[in-house]
Parts: sequence; C-alpha cells; structure tokens
Amino acid sequence: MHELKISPKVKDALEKRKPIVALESTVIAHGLPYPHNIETAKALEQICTENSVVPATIGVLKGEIIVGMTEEEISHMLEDDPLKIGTREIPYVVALKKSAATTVSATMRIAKMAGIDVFATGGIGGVHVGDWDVSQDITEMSKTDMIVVSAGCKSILDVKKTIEFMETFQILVLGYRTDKFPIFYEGLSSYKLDHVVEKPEEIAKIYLAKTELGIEGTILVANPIPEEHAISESEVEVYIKQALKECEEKGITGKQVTPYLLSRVAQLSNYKTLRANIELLKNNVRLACQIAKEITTLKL
Ligand code: PSU
Ligand code: MN
Repeated sequence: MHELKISPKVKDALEKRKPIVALESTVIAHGLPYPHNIETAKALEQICTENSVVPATIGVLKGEIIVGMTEEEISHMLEDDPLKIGTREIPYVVALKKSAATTVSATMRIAKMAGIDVFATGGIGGVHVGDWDVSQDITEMSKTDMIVVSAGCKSILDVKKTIEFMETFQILVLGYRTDKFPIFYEGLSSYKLDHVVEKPEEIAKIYLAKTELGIEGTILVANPIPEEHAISESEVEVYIKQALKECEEKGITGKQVTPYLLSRVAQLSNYKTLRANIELLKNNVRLACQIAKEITTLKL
C-alpha cells in the first residue's frame, strides 16, 4: 500500500491504542478565512490534547499524505494554494505530487487507512439545492467504517434530500441528545431523527456492534451547535438566498460552490456565521474526544 506519513505522536497512539481524533484540512484551507483558519486548527488540536486525545489533522503536501500534520506542514500546505479533494482525487494528487486539503470523504478514507475510528468535522457535504450536485461525502460514508461527528449539514444544502440520501446509502444517523436533525448555524431543524443517543458510550457500543457484525459504513453523529451560539433560521436564510443567487449569476459550480457560499454568508452576516462555525467545530471535537476514549476503553 502507498505509504502514509504518520506523525510520531499519532504512530505512538496507534501502537499503544490511545484515543485519536482525525481532523480535516479543507475546513482550514477552504472553509474558514485567514487567520481564523490557522487559529481554529490550533484550537481544535488543543481541545484534543487537553482531553488526553491525540489529534490527527490530515492533508496532502506535495503528494505526500500526512496523518498528524504539524503547524509547519499546515502552513506549507496553505502556501501551496492546495486543491480541495475528495476520495476520488487522492491518487491524482499523490501521483502528480500536488498539495491538497482533504474534505470529509478524503479525510475519512485516509483516517481509515491509518487505523483511526473517530473523525470530527463541522458539517458534512450532501445534496445541493438546484442542479444535480451530490457530495462524495455521502458515497464515502456509505462504505467506510468510521464515526463522524458533525453539526448536521448546512442549510445551503437541501436538508431533506440529504437526510433521505443517508437512508438510501445506509448511513446510520444518531442524534446526540436530540431527535431533530441539526442544521449547522441554526441548531435544530424540523426534520425528525429516528435514533437518539444520550451518552458517548452508547455511540461507541453501536459502532463496535456494527464492526462485529461486519456492516460497513459510517455512523454520523448529529451534534447540534450549542444554543447560545446558534443564529436564527430567518436571519441565515436571507444570507444564503443572496449567496446562492450570486453563485448562479457568476456561474460558480462544482467544488467551488461550498467555499463560495461559506465565505459570502460569513461576510453578509458580519462574521456572525464564522463565529458560529468555529464554536460548533469545537463542540464537535469535544464530543469526538469523549467517543474516542469510550472506544479505546471498550476495545481493551
Ligand atoms: N461544510 C462546512 N464547512 C466545510 C465543508 C462543508 O460547513 O468546510 C467542506 C467539508 O470538507 C466537506 C466539503 O467535506 O466541504 C464538501 O464539499 P462538496 O460539497 O464540494 O463535496
Ligand atoms: Mn459537489
């Protein structure tokens, strides 16, 4: 198999079966503006460390797949104006020695190759509104064993279709202390979830049962943004409508859509959505740390 560059800390944690949480690099390169991106990347790693969990930020530097990027490696990646890649583009950047930030799909696949079970992100990609555009995140989650902690998905997506697609692709969605599917900035949606868990331990047990039964795929933990950081639906809707209209006018399509919408919505909201984004990321990492610890306890 192609060699991954696994950092000494992550390697040690894998050998000693210590808890590890994978983190993606697209949110750093294409999801948050400078300098918030670097600050947030550091803050998320720090939350892991404070919780005695080893963080593993994943990305590609000049064709080398890195699991557990250092601060310098993250800076180098950003200087290289990295591509935004999903799983299907991993061989392309490896063979042609390009730098790339990994989305949810690519991060999960690489985390799996390394032997990591838990991954924290902000929001997953899903089914976009309008023309056919469905994220690789969905297809990847249908086949890769992983626990992905996210604050649901963004209302820039067609939330209802995204939820239905997850059923079709056999992705188990667990509401964390909620029976409503969470929406990124806004908190809870009106879409009901069938499966609710109250404790990180339950999530770990379900994951191990899944593994023992040989049922492949992801467990998506839907962890709502803390109420005090949520922004009202009516407010966010105005910004999203405006940003979507601009996408159409400017002919923005494909993988440019999500980064464009994210940055425009942040500008239009006077960076209120940016603060919400950072808070929900931290909240997801905290929960992912607890789950990762439960898994190591149960696996011992
Ligand atoms: N949603 C966010 N922030 C992000 C992304 C999604 O709130 O940064 C990123 C993630 O990396 C996700 C990707 O995997 O966008 C999905 O992009 P696309 O829709 O092009 O598949
Ligand atoms: Mn797409």
